[in-house]
Amino acid sequence: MRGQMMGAAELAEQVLAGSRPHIARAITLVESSRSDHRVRAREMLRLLRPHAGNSVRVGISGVPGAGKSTFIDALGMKLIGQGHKVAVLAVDPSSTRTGGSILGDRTRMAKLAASDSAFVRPSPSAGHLGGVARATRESMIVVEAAGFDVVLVETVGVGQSEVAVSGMVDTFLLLTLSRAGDQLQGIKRGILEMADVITVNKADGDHEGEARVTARELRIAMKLITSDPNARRPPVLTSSSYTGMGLDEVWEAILEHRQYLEVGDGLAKRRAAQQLDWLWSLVNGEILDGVKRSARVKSVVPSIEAEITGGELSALEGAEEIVKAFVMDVGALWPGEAAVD
Ligand SMILES: Nc1nc2c(ncn2[C@@H]2O[C@H](COP(=O)(O)OP(=O)(O)OP(=O)(O)O)[C@@H](O)[C@H]2O)c(=O)[nH]1
Ligand SMILES: [Mg+2]
Repeated sequence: MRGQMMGAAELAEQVLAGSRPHIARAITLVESSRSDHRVRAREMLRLLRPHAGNSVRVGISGVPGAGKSTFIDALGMKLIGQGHKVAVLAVDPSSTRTGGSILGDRTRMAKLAASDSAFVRPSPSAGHLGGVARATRESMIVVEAAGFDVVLVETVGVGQSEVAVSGMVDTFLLLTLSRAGDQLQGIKRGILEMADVITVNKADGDHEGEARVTARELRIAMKLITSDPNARRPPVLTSSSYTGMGLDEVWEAILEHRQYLEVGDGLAKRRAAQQLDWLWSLVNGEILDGVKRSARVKSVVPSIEAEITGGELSALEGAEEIVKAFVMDVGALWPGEAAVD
């Protein structure tokens, strides 16, 4: 494709000008793991980064069917009405998403998807969480540089992807339901601990009262979870995307949390700490990837594994052998890198 050959500088320029087809193309580029694409993506991101970082970054989590996409559609349209530009990204490495469910997301976010002030991008379908998280972080830089001042990241409530998303947003919003079977036990404690704002969603019709009761119970539960009496306790609200009830309050709570962060440089500190976590997760990923690609490692692994299961070699000795094989292969795994940087 000719378009694919567009240089990093030209692509960055078009993104900065807010061209939608180029934003889409830039995101496709950062989603690719092909090494020549990575080189171009890095160059483009270097040009975009000085223009990024100015959005309100919100992660939105909740069990499948909690109403995340519908909520994003309703909240997003409200924000657009106030003059914001809203980008929606997603982290869902569990699903090998087909065209069908991407379409599903788009129909759940039908109003946003049709708006010129919004940009909706489904989760990259590519497998492992590390790759999806990287693509989403880099997509965030793209949309911020393109002028979107609110970035909403939807993630499915299964644990690891929440950790990844909380590592890239300023505020983590948890949507929960009032009728979730065994109620509070159904929500993983770790996810509650990550939440900065909680809302009991689908609080409409017959379920509005129930939702308020659940919110009250959750407030008590949060007191127990946050043992430090001086620590900030996440507010627990109720909301409905159908009636619009509570949407303003949830957004206010998100902005309040942001203000809370901005006191004493908290936002800058949070983002800096996220960058450091990210640095080491990239280093880990890159090295592990190298270990898996290494021909020398591949050639020694079967015998090492056999010796360990046979009791002739300890895991410690085996690990040393693998690392040795890997180190000998480093020059072949990253050819010419030393000369470039
Ligand atoms: N009563 C009620 N139903 C809602 C509300 N929001 C969403 N729903 C319904 O709940 C179902 C799931 O909504 P989605 O927005 O797709 O939920 P989701 O959390 O994004 O789901 P996944 O992406 O599959 O995890 C749909 O049938 C919606 O119509 C709400 O505020 N009230
Ligand atoms: Mg959804």
